[in-house]
Amino acid sequence: MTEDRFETIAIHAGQDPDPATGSVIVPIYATSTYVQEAPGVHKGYEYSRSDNPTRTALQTQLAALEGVLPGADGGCVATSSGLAATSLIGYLLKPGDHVVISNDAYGGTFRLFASVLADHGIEWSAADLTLDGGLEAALKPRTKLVWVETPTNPLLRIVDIAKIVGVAHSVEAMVAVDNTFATPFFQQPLELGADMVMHSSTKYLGGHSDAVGGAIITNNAELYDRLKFLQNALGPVPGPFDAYLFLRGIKTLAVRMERHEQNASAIARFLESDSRVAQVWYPGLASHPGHELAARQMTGFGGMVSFRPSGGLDAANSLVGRTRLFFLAESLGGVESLIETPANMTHMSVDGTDLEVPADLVRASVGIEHVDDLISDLDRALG
Ligand code: P1T
Repeated sequence: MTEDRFETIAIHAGQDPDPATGSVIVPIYATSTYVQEAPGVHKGYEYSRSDNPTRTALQTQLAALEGVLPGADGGCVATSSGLAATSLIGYLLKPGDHVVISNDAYGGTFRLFASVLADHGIEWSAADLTLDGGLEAALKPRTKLVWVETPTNPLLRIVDIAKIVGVAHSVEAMVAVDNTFATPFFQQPLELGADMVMHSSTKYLGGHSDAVGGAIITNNAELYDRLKFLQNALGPVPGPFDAYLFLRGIKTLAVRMERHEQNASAIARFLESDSRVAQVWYPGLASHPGHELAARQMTGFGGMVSFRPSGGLDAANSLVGRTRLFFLAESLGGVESLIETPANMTHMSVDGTDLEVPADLVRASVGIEHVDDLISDLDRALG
């Protein structure tokens, strides 16, 4: 296992043939409970909130992809959504503790810290973690967690994970990295020193827009024990059917990510060269302020492209209403292309705050359809 590469790990980690039947595919263990020989004497499973074999396979697969191989310290806890994963991380904190969040982040993450955890005494501040000294300026005596999203949603900013880890660890704060946009195929935050990686598995990991889920992976044994305890104590677990969908989707993560990136990079170049477009954000473009850092920190630039049409808000609204292949919808990371305007869709909860996104911003999740068809679709819709 240790010498296996990413593509091989995705297909084999946690997925040995079923010992009972030889089934090549991990069965969907649709059971809530497990018979015991005597009280407490069982085959490792008691109740499916605590553990379920289909979920165990998914957790082993995901942990291995983030560099936590079977037998190593730490592991993965799979959750019922990305926000459930973020909530579990929030429960690591105590009233009076303080969190620094990157000032561009998924709207729901921001809402969880600002409108839910804040009511339970967890203080928070937003900071531009791409700036030199941005984190240092936001630290407080009780800063216990730094929440990094990179690339950020929706402005695709790139945060230097190793640098943030250096500052955070010097004041004994933990670093959690939301790796949803990059996926472990393009970015390995634990290798860069992060304490935890969080995913909305709903996106690229699942890859087919057919299930909502999340995950946290850590290589710290103590943190893993606490998160595993919280997963059972709070209960936001995925059912076995969803665990199966994620296991299946993740097998093809590498090939999908390569194609997402090829298509996104061609689309970013098309948009950048078109006068109907005022501004384009894609970390693979030399014009992107985080390009060099992304090239160093990631092994690819991902499948998300954000841009502002030259005609402002009206142009943005009419563009997203005119595409045929890019469906107007929230979410991202599926094989089909999606398009949206974050300010009045996915990021409404940041309206009027430091995290505000431009009203005429258009975000595209570039799928794996034929790139020429995607470019024609955008070309036509730009009018
Ligand atoms: O939707 P859920 O699985 O709960 O994941 C939340 C989440 C966390 N982190 C990032 C970076 C995300 O993009 C998301 C969900 N985002 C969308 C639904 C969206 O369209 O941006």
